[in-house]
Amino acid sequence: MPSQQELLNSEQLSFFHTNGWLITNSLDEFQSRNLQSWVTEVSQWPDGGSWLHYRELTEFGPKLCRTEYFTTFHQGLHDLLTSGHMLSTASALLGEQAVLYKEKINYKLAGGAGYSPHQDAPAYRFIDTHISCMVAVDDANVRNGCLEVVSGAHHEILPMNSDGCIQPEKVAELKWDYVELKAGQTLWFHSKTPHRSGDNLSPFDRRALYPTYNALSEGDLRERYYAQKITEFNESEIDGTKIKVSLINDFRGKPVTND
Ligand SMILES: O=C(O)CCC(=O)C(=O)O
Repeated sequence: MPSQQELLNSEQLSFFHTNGWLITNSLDEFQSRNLQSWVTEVSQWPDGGSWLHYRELTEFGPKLCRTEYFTTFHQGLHDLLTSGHMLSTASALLGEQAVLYKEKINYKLAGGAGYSPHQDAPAYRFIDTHISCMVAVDDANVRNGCLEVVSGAHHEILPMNSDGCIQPEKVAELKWDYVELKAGQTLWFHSKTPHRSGDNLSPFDRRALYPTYNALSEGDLRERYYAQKITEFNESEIDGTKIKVSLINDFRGKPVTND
């Protein structure tokens, strides 16, 4: 395994610290194909397990929009996200040993909804600094709802609306850049990096894997994060117009109703 120093050069580290994001080529073609089949496997797991599936209503009917808490039940994804290249890159960006804080797959299947402008930090409990990344399972482009980021705005929490998303006046002041990725590429970003994404307007799925890491010196908090999330979900009021997948209301997907 390459050391943290070999993994990212000083230009890459400096780019990340200046801009709050960085693209790496984390998976080769073989690993990328493995990832596609693992994500398909997880998407086929039934409801009712300890993993968390979420569904949205699209114009093509109900569709899976997110699964989280799956590394406990999938060896390949567990190893990919908790060792080797991914963990070393997260450690290099944090400047110390990283540990997995949480993990999700956002499926954004054809017709799936996008995410309002937000920073992740307000949704992440216990500590302030996390590094996340989007590993492109499928190619991500403007038409299928790739991420858009703001550079150099990861040093403070921006003014928020009642959904925990960035206030519209602030959103209009920021410069948003699309980040298109090929399958197997990874966009690393700080938990205060403003980001958003469009709906998937293409006929193809845009699946992405999002692990989040924190410094191990702050604790191994994954089980606590999910226990807290489930508690907060159970205590939150049901809003029939939105589907809640996060501790902020950033997802624009419509809920699936039973009638
Ligand atoms: O997958 C996307 O399109 C955006 C996801 C996102 O911003 C999030 O899950 O916080």
